[in-house]
Amino acid sequence: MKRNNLKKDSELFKIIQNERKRRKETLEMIPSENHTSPAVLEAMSTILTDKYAEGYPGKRYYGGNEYIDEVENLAIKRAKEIFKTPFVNVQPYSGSPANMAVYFACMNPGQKVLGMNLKDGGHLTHGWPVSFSGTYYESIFYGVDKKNQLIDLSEVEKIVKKEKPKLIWVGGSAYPREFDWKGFSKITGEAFLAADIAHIAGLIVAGVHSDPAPYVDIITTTTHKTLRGPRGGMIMVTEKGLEKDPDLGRKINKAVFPGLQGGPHEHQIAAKAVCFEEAAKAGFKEYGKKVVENNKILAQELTKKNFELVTGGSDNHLCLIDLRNKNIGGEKAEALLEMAGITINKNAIPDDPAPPADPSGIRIGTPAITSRGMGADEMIEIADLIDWVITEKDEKAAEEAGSKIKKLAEKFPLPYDF
Ligand code: DSN
Repeated sequence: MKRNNLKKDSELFKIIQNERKRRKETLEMIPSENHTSPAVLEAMSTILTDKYAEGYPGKRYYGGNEYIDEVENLAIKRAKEIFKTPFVNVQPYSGSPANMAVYFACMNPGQKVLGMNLKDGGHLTHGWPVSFSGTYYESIFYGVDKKNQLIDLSEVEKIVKKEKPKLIWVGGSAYPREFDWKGFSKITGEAFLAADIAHIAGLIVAGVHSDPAPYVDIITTTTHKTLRGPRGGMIMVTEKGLEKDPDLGRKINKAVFPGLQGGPHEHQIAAKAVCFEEAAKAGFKEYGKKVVENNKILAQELTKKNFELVTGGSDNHLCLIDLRNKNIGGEKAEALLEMAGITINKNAIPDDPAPPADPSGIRIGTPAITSRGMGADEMIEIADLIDWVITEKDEKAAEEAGSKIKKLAEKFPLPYDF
């Protein structure tokens, strides 16, 4: 296929070129973002986007799906291999629709869901009032311990015993430590236990974060964060989940289609299949290890410079930084670092006294810069520049840091710089 057709739409082409330049010259350090491989990008732009395939392989509501079935079956087979689960649905458009399907499959509206408080690092879809999950279901929350900012399982156990939820979520978007899947499995009672591994899926596949599959009933994830695939979602049911309810896989399928979605995006499913194949290779283990190693170095360097890390450090790919001792809010820190070419996001810290629009913290992560090939030396340099910008708090320092970041970034080509 000729690849120059987009150039004819010069208005759009220019915008995309600008975004490409931005990525090339800056560091992507939002922990939920990454740089996909050229093969994933190619799969996303195939003719598979044209096809309607409502239903599942072998049972579609549209004709002409012989090869589409092969694509989806391949994605399912590869996903089962890397996540070691007996049931997989690869159709969810993204993480929130995947989580929505879990509610739809396991609960009736009005029943109770227990999730980690969004303010303590949980996710909107784990019961937060403004999301469907807190609107149609009765949501209750566990948080982190006020002193050490870690999940306290004895507190969770008390809530479970008192409230008897139907579904419990473990997982989040700003928790810098490992989740104790086994500990949760001991206190779940009758509830379905669901692991939302969106942030850490790639680390689990790489063997650098513990695997929830032996302990939980259901696993959901996005495919685009540490897993480094296309933007998308998926749902797994474990052996344990099928023992609890042998019909759970069928219920999940029914919840995804026809419950919540129409035609699956088969170009996206093909790109997921590419991502699963890439994640099964030895190089992916090295990448996962390096993501965590890089983040540990970054955490250590920032701590040396008197940055206060929530929980005192990190075991995974992200650091949550409490900026109150630096006398700068999350919003200003995000803006100055962006000016310096370091893209991060403002983020609430546990028990944050500041409003969500200008919280007391920032969230930083290493997946994308690790995919670019950066290592220990670069982490030290990046920590120095973050410190400089946050200490100086002015645009001049941010711009000077920006020229250093540009030089650093250009030494590490993007995977899709071809
Ligand atoms: N938006 C994602 C993140 O940035 O963590 C969570 O869904």
